[in-house]
This record gives sequence, C-alpha cells and structure tokens, in this order.
Amino acid sequence: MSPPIPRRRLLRLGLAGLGALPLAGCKTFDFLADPNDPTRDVLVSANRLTKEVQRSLQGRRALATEYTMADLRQGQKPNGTTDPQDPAYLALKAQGFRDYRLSVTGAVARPVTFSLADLHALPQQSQITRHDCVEGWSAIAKWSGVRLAHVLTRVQPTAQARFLMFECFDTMEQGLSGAVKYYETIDMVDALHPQTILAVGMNDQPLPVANGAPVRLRVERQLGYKMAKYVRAIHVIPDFRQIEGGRGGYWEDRGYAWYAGI
Ligand SMILES: Nc1nc2c(c(=O)[nH]1)N[C@H]1C(S)=C(S)[C@@H](COP(=O)(O)O)O[C@H]1N2
Ligand SMILES: [Mo]
Repeated sequence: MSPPIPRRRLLRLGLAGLGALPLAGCKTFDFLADPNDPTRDVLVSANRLTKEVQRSLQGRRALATEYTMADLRQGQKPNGTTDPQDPAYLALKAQGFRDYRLSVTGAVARPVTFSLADLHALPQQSQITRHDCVEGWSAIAKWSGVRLAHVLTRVQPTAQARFLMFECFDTMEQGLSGAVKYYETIDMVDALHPQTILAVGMNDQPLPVANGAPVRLRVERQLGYKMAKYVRAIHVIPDFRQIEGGRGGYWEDRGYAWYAGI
C-alpha cells in the first residue's frame, strides 16, 4: 500500500492528465477520495512516476561542492593528452589561439561560431571544485568561463536536441581508418546544469595547454574523463550511437560508463 497522498497535491500533479479521462459530467473531483476509482489509480501512478522522475532529476541537478582558495593545494595535475601535436591545434597555438573558433551546430535553430572574444563577452563565472579522475587522484582548482547554458541560449537547440558532442583536437591513437580523436557527450540535464561551463581560465590564469587550452568543458558532477579538453566544436545531436564506437565518448568506447556521476 502506498501512503495516502494529499488531495491538493494530486490535483496539482494530475490536472493536466484529466483531459484524457472520461469525467462523467465533470461533477467534481470526489472520485479522488475513492480508493477504488480507476481515475484515481491513473493519477496515483502518474504521481508516483512524477516523483521518481523528479527525484532523479533533482539528484542530477544538485550542485557539486564548492571550495575556497585556501583549499587549493597542489596544482591541477595534467592528465591524458597534455600537449596535442595535431597540426590544426599547433597552428592555432602558435598564434596564441587568436584564430580559434568554436562552432556550435547540429540540432539548433541558429548555428553560431564563437571566437574567444565572443565567449569572454558572455557572462563569466568561476567555481572552485574538486576534479576526480577515474584513476584515483583528485585535485581542487578554480575554473572560470561561460555557462554552457548561455551558449545554448544563443544557438537555440531544437526539439531533436538530446545530447551535446564535444569534438576535440587531440589524437589518442591511430586507428585503421585514421586518427582517433578524443570526444565526449553529455545530455541536456548536464548541459544546462548551473556549474557546467566552458572553461577558459584556471586558478586565475588563462587555461594552460596542459589542461585543455583554449577551451575545456567542466561537468562538475561527473568524473574527469567527461570533461573534454581542447574542444574544437560542439555538435547538438539527437543520439550518439552513430558516432565512433557508439557509446558516447573515447573512454566509453573502451568500456568506461557513459554516466560517470560522482
Ligand atoms: N581532449 C581530451 N580531454 C580529456 C582527456 C584527454 O586525454 N583529451 N583526458 C580526460 C581525463 S581522463 C581527465 S582526468 C581530465 C584531465 O584534466 P586535466 O589535465 O586538467 O587534469 O581530462 C579529460 N579530458
Ligand atoms: Mo581521468
């Protein structure tokens, strides 16, 4: 038996669904008090579903712990690729990333190409968070940049938009069909999370090459491998099964979990 649900709450949650139900003469909502009324069952199960969805979404939306500058101990340990040798990257780096452009395309109403100046012109935010790598180390650092949500507001994702794919500059290995580059995907819940940023600064300095210059993703509720460095493009996509190994990321294609929540 599920516990009785306050009627006010039932009404609030259930009214939208009532349109589909035969309401004999729209008498009143007295049936809600009758535990044997089938309409009530529908509402109660919808309510239970809503609660479960709400709970999991609230969990996903919870904030990562933020620290203070006093918590910065060792530097952010560079990991994975730390010095990309890809020609396109080297050419941009040689010019101090002056010609860097981030394209955001795919399932969007308005594809936009952002220069670094464009990204700096959007509202900036900083957060001091702990980075946890799947390898078992962690480090606290201050990350600065623009909320991904602001970038998405500019491009206006369409109804097909379910994931963002981050295409990176760095080659991880040579596969049979050429260079295998790092990539990652996140869903819209993480994309719109208030702590999800495109970082351009670290510990009050421009983002170092070793940590993903000029632009890297921060997804603070997940493990380090989700946080794509050296981002060259963002693709707004309905699905990631057609990309590379089909599991949503370079490490995911090699067995890591797609959702690496911490
Ligand atoms: N492009 C790219 N992004 C990447 C990686 C990488 O090798 N290439 N490594 C990932 C892993 S496993 C971790 S732990 C973090 C490391 O970020 P850091 O170098 O700033 O510590 O970047 C992630 N993003
Ligand atoms: Mo990692």
